[in-house]
Amino acid sequence: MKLSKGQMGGRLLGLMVAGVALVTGGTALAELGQPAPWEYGLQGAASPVMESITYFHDWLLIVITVITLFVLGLLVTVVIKFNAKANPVPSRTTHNTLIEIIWTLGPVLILMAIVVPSFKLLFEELDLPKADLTIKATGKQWYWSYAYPDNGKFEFDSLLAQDKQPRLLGVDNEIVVPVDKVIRVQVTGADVIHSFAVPAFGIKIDAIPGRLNETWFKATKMGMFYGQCSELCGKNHAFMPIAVRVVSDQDFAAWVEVAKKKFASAPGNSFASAADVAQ
Ligand SMILES: [Cu+2]
Repeated sequence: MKLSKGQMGGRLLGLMVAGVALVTGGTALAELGQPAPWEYGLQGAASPVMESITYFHDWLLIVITVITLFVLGLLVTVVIKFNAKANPVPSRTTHNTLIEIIWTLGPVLILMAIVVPSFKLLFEELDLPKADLTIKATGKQWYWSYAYPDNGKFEFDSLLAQDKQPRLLGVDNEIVVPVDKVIRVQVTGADVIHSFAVPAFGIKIDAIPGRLNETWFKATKMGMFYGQCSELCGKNHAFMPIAVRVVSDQDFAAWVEVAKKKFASAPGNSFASAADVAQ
């Protein structure tokens, strides 16, 4: 099928409109704290660190787009202006001081524009502010255990709940934290290497047996936030979700009172529930 220039333009325009519709539709579908169909970007931010990550990601996208368009422009110029027909007698220039200075300094400046916000973000992630609450997450094959050392030292297991929504993200016992408080998360593994990751909070840290890793988040929004073990820890790797319920201070205090009683005798249960999950 041969298309005229006009038809071609029409088709391209149609494709672009479809693309824009998809992009705006994808954004509209995005749900806070969990993945959504047709989502192509990062999950919505619900912590200062994730906001910085999103900002840095968008900044890099601008930088790489400008560079790519610039290189494309250069290539097109070369192809059109300097092909054998248009330019039969090529220049024999081998050195040009000005251009050499530009193409040395240019990349240095671009790298500086990347490295400064990059280090700022790294420090923000790794420099723990004074914590209001500490939670210890222990990765096990294939579920998580959470301990609340500040609030009566109770501990409980959190297993995938098949009947809960969102599918493969719902758990029986969620982590509960107060909103707008600095939560220190200590992460370790009880058997193999797992990884504790919650995209909306911008945290992802390895759970390594014999080591205590630390990260932090401050949830700026209330609601449910989901994550996953993001380490290849074994056959049920994909079935150990992380669910965090962010609530008000009062609701958190009320939950602590209930949880203290509910999980008073929990620590011994780990292995029984592990056997359930492994089946
Ligand atoms: Cu795991």
